[in-house]
Amino acid sequence: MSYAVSPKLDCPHVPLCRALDEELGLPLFKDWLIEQGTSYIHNPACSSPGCSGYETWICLVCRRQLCSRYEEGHMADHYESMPMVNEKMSHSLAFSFSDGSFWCYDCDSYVYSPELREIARTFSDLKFPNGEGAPANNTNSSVFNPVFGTIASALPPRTPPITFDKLIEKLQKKEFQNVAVLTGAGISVAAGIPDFRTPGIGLYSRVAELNLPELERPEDIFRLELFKNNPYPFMKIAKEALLAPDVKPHPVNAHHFIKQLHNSKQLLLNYTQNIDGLELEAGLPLEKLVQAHGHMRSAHCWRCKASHSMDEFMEACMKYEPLLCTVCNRTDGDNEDSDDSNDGDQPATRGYVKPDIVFFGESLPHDFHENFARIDEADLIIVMGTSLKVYPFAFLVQATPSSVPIVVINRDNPGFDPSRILFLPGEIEDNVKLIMEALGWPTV
Ligand code: CNA
Repeated sequence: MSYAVSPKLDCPHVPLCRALDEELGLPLFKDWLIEQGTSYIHNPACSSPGCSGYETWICLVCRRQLCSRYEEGHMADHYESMPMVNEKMSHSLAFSFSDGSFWCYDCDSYVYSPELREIARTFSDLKFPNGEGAPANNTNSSVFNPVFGTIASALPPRTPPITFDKLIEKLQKKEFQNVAVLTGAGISVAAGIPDFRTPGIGLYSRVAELNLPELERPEDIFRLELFKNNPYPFMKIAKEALLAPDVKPHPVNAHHFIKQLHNSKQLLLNYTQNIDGLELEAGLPLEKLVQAHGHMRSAHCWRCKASHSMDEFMEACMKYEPLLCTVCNRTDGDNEDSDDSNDGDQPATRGYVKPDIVFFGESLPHDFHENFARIDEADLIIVMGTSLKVYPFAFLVQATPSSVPIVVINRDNPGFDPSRILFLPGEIEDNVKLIMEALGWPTV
């Protein structure tokens, strides 16, 4: 995927729109496009009476076809004038018939997701059955024409999965030059850090055992809205599980394997959801690591974003006293210069310090968005130790062209089509060791 302008990858209106379709009993948008047939696809005239606009968009909510701002701007008028559907969703999502891009008026941004990709591919297949991409005369908004190129390049027939022997052979011969490694908590379990979701031992089971009445679900421990008003539940789990493990964790083979890929000049990037920094401790340079969910090396105030030292935060955790930001909280009293100040019954929302890990409700670091499209450069994808339940990280694999081999090293298959991948089930360390030994790389 390569947009000339970065699209928003976590537009909340995309899933909302899908849920609404289900509620209204509408077919999937891509199936509907197929139903409409090619004459519809090739006749993108504005449906507004008397309008001759041809540079059109289609509303993903009500499926009305209307012209763009380059013509009469009827789609923008449509968005502004139409009432919410079922009090849930405005007519905010639109798809361009000219270049296959998606715009969300509510987010005021181009948007993209695997679901939208399916729509764009269906559209492209219908419009350009030979996969030739956008014709030269279809350049009204040529800034987004790269989208068509990538859709077309995503169309080659599915290749059979790579075998274990072929994987080793191609790594040995350095035929893979741009390996993208996508990792999650499972790779650090052997280092003594529990993952989230493994029943009984994962962090969420631990949170459930603590019986914190403030939490509806264990995931709430990482919800920014909760932390803003009540940092105690997070401080408790940070004190007991995140910051004071019984034994200091050290990198294991999975981390060293990634470093070895870098040493042999075959690593494109390691996209990790982990916050433990064990990849860096194994010697991977920071520029090869995309820490999609942040890290624990520094801290900041959630409200004014002022930086604070992690040592200060850890000290506060050990004392189980929330750390108030010294920049935006002048005293222990009310925040007089805050727009969140006390308005009667509501307690003032204080600027509390939190580690630089991404909570639910926070944006992912720029680093992730900047490097998202680089997944297109990958010639091999290795997924290790993740349930791929957290978005937008999980979009990374879904956005990969089907010609790129995928190796999954995990206890269970996190939802891939099994005919598409080389799946190495079981303990990550065992499988990684097998690969490293076959390559003659040192193990720990
Ligand atoms: P997850 O949802 O807990 O999934 C972990 C996956 O790894 C599961 O599919 C497990 O079956 C698998 N797994 C666990 N242990 C092993 C093992 N020994 N051998 C083989 N497979 C194993 O975790 P995700 O990473 O998918 O979820 C994303 C969250 C987890 C991110 O936001 C992280 O910040 C967060 N997290 C990170 C750490 C860390 O930094 N080490 C620890 C805990 C949670």
